Amino acid sequence: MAWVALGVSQLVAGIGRPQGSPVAAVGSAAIDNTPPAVKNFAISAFGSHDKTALIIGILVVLAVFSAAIGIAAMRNLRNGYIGLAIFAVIGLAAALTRPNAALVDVLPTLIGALVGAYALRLLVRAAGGQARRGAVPPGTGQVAAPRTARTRGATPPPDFTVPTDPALAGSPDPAPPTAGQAAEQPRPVSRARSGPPTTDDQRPAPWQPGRRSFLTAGVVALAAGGVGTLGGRTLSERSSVSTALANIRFPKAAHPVPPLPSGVDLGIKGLSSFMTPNSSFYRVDTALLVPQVAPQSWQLRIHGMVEREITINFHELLKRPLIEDYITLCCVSNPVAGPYIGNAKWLGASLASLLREARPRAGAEQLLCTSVDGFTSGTPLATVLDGRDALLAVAMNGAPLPVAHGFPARMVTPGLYGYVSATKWVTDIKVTTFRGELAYWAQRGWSQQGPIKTESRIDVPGGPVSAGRTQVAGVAWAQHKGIDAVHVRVDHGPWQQARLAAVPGIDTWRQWVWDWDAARGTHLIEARATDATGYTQTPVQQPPEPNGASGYPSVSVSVS
Ligand SMILES: Nc1nc2c(c(=O)[nH]1)N[C@H]1C(S)=C(S)[C@@H](COP(=O)(O)O)O[C@H]1N2
Ligand SMILES: [Mo]
Repeated sequence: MAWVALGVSQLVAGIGRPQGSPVAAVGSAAIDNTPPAVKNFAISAFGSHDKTALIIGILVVLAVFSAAIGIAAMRNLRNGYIGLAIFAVIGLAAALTRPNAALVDVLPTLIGALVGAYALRLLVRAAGGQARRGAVPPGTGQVAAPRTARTRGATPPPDFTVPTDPALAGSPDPAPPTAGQAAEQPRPVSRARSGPPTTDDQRPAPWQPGRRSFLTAGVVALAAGGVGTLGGRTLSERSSVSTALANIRFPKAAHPVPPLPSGVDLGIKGLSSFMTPNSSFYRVDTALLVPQVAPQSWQLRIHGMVEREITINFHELLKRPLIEDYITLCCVSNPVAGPYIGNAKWLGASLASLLREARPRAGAEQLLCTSVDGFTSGTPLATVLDGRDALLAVAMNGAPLPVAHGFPARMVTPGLYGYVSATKWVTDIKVTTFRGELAYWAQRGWSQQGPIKTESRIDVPGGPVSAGRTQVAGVAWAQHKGIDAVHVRVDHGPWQQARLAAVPGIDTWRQWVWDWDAARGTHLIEARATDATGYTQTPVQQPPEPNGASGYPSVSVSVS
């Protein structure tokens, strides 16, 4: 029943607006309202799969609750309807409170719930529950028929092994209720009543047709739910956006970057490549459903503490002089030596020049940048205006921005963690003060200022090595400052200077390598980077919250 309801609502959502899907809406609401500690745990435990884990979690909870609804419905169909209504209200509340909610977002849940109610009725009937035909005296209103579950229970089939709960039979993941829930729930009626074969042989076995039609109805429900879910998903993914992506042509950059100098890649096996391909670029965002924004409908509004409000569309954005730059993006949630960092060649319009046209007023400090899905970042205005390549980016590594990375336009600001500077699907920039507004993560306890900390990572060796000469290599970063040196030490011995690879500028990470004469045994290798301001990364270990992890990266290597 729940499966049918879900399937139908996913289908309706797929036809119209995917964000109206109750699963997506509940999921998105869950993401926004999850305590930061839990969210950080999810990011570190599941990494990029955190959203899959969330969806599975929602479906499991749904399965357990729908099992309960099914049991309730077997006793009294009205209880089943009430349970379903509670579901629908949760789905509706979530769908309508999303930042980009529209009234049509109620449709998937409403239609899903109505069809679910119908399916529930059919299944309960077929299973021989309260509304079962035959158990109800003709002429009696089915819903009003009292205590028919008991009537039905009088003749249990000796081999009645079909799940007594229709919802359980038809739910996507028939997870057993937890011990606590099982204890609270009344035992399924038919099971409670089943026992040794009864002596009541006179009666025609009423369970036979009931069982068969229950099974049939169950299978039909399962199929309908499945088709709905799959169909809905396919429809959601089909979009004008993919066509737009395929057809987009960018003008030549007014400020192209020179080709990469030779030697940015040291060519060491296991070392992160200098350029990160789009396909393996880390992705971090709060969007359960990747926003699908057609370029024709995209626009960016700049307002707030400005002399002149500006609204610009995609065509106008592309007509501005485009800048190309290599910039290494990094997430504040990246633990020491973590994977949430990547380097790409970006193409975009200068955010600073656009802001200057808007003429920020005296006292303006913060750009509250909002994405179409309501996420916000708070970027320091002074940083954007200080001459670095803060971009409204439209392309990544020579291709249009992948949808997951912000198509059609996102911000990229060298030197600042993504959560304060890299809003994807950006559509609104409000010029304000830091006191005046808290952006998404600042509301959740993270720092308003997010300069990237000077850090390094050891990529190689990634496992045991043989004694003798071996390479220790990695990357180091201090965006918009530049890396001047990397040192390595073994077993807390003296620091040894590593050799640095070439870089095209100061906004990217930098590869490094150190030749080690490895002796047998197990050794601790640590690294530390020094940036061009003369600052050497701190050994003080800090977690990512509230403004970025710190500490030396280390690996333990066994040498044989
Ligand atoms: N709309 C939107 N933009 C966002 C985020 C988000 O949750 N929603 N997350 C930010 C964070 S925390 C980071 S680290 C970068 C990651 O960009 P990427 O996914 O392209 O690597 O996007 C930023 N932009
Ligand atoms: Mo991030």
